[in-house]
Amino acid sequence: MRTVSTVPFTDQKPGTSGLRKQVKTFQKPGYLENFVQSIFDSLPELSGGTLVIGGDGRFFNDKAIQTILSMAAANGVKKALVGQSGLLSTPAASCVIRKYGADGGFVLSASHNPGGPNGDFGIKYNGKNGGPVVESVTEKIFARSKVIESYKITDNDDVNLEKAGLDRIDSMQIEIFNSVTDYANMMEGLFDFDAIRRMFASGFEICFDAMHAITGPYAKEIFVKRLGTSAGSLMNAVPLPDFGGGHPDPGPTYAKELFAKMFSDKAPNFGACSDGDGDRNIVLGKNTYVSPSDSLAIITANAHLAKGYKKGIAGVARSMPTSRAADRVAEKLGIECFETPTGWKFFGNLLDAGRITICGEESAGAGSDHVREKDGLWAILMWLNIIAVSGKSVEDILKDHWQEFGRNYYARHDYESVDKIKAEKIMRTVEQQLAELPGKSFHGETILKADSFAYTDPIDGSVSKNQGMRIDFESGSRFVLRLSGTGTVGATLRVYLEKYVPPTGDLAQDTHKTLADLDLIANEIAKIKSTLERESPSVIS
Ligand code: VG1
Ligand code: CO
Repeated sequence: MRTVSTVPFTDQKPGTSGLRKQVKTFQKPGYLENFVQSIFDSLPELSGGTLVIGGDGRFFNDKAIQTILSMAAANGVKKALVGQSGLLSTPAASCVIRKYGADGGFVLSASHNPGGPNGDFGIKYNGKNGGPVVESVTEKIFARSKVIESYKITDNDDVNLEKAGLDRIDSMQIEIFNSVTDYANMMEGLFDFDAIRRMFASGFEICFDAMHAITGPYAKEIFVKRLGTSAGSLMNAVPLPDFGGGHPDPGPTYAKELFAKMFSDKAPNFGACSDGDGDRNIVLGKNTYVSPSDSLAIITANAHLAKGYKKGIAGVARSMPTSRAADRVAEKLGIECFETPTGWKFFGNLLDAGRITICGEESAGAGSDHVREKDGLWAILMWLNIIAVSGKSVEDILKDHWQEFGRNYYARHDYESVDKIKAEKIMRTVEQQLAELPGKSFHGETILKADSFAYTDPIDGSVSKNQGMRIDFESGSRFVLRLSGTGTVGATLRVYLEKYVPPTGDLAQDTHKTLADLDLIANEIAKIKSTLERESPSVIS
């Protein structure tokens, strides 16, 4: 064991989902080590404890795992559970932490960000409950990283991560385990695999795009081996360190092939994709895109059709910018509905306290109390279970839902890699107007309320301020503005537009045309395009 002296980095503040930086930054001598040691220093209970370690397989995953193992041994960890080949999807990591009663886990991923030597890398610490640690802990880790003077590491040969079995570094026991089995078993316990298998056998076709990211091996085990669909139903199912050069971001921009297929004459009955670390999902029907906010509402309304949710659900939560479609379902079901800041760490306390069963985000994330992360394959299996039991197509499920609850037209406009100073100026421009906006009218819409979103956690009372600007109109429409906390270059401004149409209204409008006025108003108030000197967003989803 060696103690190595080090100099602090000033930029190790975890964002929406862990510390995410370019690979080149993580490769700087001491960069990874400083952050990992700051975690060990902030959580002394890890000495003598059990840790889960795994990642999405991107470039630097294997190297980072070797470093973390050597540092874990030097910091007195008793046992490390490592996914075979260093692979673990984010929800599988959460599942395993919980199942084996580990004290926490390192999840190595930059999620939907591009990979490879010129791409991004990330590291996230999850606690005992299997979820991302709360803000007070990430703040403690950040504070430590600013004053750290040394780290501890052992000198050992690389551990062979390819073979399942037992190993050790000094007195630390290491168990390399199959990355897929525990997770697949959990899914089989939650969903009616017999019903889905029968549906597949009767000719129901699916197409799943793993985007050369982590879900490939999970999809093979679950969809092909256990549910009997053909291997040809899977696209890009082999994980690659650079994701085959693509962004593993599930959506029309990066999952082009899948979207083209689903919007063609030869479309299968069901399409889906997931992201780099397997926690996001997009669901598609024949010529049909299900917006993630609608998906959350539909899952909330229909979860009781799935085996593991027959008892009904306790409550639902959505991140603030997510459309309010789920709120209408909660109202009808008579259950609690929570609006939390962006990021899964804010759902943890509500899930632990049993206040909610289902939660989700507009950014293609949905999940439940089975783990403490969003879970891409879980959402996809939930949809398949609902389809198998109801006998309805994706298209009909969506239409019937709007018929019953009305439709929340919704879009997110991202202005990526913009100048940070300009992005902050836009946020300030809105902030300065907050007090005077209510009552003002723009293009036929009158503002009801305008605020900077602050959240008080109902369980531990902690307060999180500055979580985005909310501008609500009397009509029920709204727009939201916030800065991304996962980007690694400049800043990303996200503008979220939402317009509600009741069941009696026109439910078949073009989303982007319907929202054009709101886009105009958002620009008038926030001066987005003129400040950024950009004609249009880089991504619309
Ligand atoms: C984005 C999404 C947010 C999500 C986060 C992590 O954050 O908007 O909803 O929780 O990514 O998802 P931001 O701060 O860039 O808007 V993942 O799949 O990267 O773990
Ligand atoms: Co992700």
